[in-house]
Amino acid sequence: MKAERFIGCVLGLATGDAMGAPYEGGLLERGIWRLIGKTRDGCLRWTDDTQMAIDLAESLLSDGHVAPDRLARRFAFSYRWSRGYGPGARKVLRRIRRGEPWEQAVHRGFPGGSYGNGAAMRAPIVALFFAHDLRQTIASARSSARVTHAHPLGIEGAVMIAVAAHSLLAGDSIEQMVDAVRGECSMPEMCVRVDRFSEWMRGNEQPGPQDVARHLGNGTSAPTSCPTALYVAARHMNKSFEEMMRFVMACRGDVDTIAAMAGALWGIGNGYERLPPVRLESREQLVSIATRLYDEQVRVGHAEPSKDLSSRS
Ligand code: RVK
Ligand code: MG
Ligand code: MG
Repeated sequence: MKAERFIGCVLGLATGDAMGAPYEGGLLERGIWRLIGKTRDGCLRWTDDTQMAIDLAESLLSDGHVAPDRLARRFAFSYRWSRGYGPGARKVLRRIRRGEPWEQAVHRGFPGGSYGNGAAMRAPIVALFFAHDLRQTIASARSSARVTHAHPLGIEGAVMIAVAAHSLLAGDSIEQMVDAVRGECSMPEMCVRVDRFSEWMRGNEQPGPQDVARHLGNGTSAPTSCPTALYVAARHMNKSFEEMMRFVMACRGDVDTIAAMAGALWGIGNGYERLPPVRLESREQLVSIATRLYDEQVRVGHAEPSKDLSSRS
């Protein structure tokens, strides 16, 4: 277990999110992001993906486990329209902020609950916090998803991304990672896509971005983005982050979130030093969060204390 991988995961998620954000959505969203996509001092701003990852990390670090009421309130009070939240999440979080219990509010975004990728995009954090325990990673991915995503597909997306992150943190090969994820898939919409890209990998096929988007998806729903992110990360694990970003951009669609999920996984596999040298909003805060998540692994005896990395980042 290495601290570099924890920092790589958190910075990889935020870098994918911030680099992908200008390419997400239609003309209106892109136009708005042109205006608000940089901080006053010229850093790339990240979106709801990174905000929710920060909220989840702070919540786990202060409570020691998923405390749904407090987690829901933290998500709700961090909500800002300018972070580009999904429409379902916006409704749910506004209601929670007004005092509605999350158990009730979570059904207000969509009937049957959301199957958006909003729970999956923050799930790598769960794997960092529970790196010592796969069962706890899975259970906590579920319980952290449920406060905003009641639909089983939204929850399964979070489990898949958390399990992939857990597996890579444990030093598994790409093939072992894919097997671990497949073992936790139960929804046909997920299974069929994981099987599809597993076949590509076994047959050494390298479909272009348009075919990847057509067969796996490039949408904001969990089934049309989580398998895509897993495949993109697996395919680019031994390549540069920049090449992976170009591929995600060429897939189009929900670029920030597919890049955030793939970026987190790439960062676990490669650490943070080969991430592109972009100026990123609140970089020090992100490094501090990653370092504190690592320190938790030291505390539970699963990792060795490391030198102060924040000064080197
Ligand atoms: C804008 C029908 C459903 C559905 C259901 C679809 C940010 C909708 C981030 C919805 C991510 C979308 C993304 C996202 C995170 C979900 N019936 N359609 N039951 N459940 N959908 O709104 O936090 O970008 O098209 O709950 O999961 O960058 O708009 O939000 O890309 O999935 O939003 O689901 O999304 P939401 P989220
Ligand atoms: Mg976003
Ligand atoms: Mg997105």
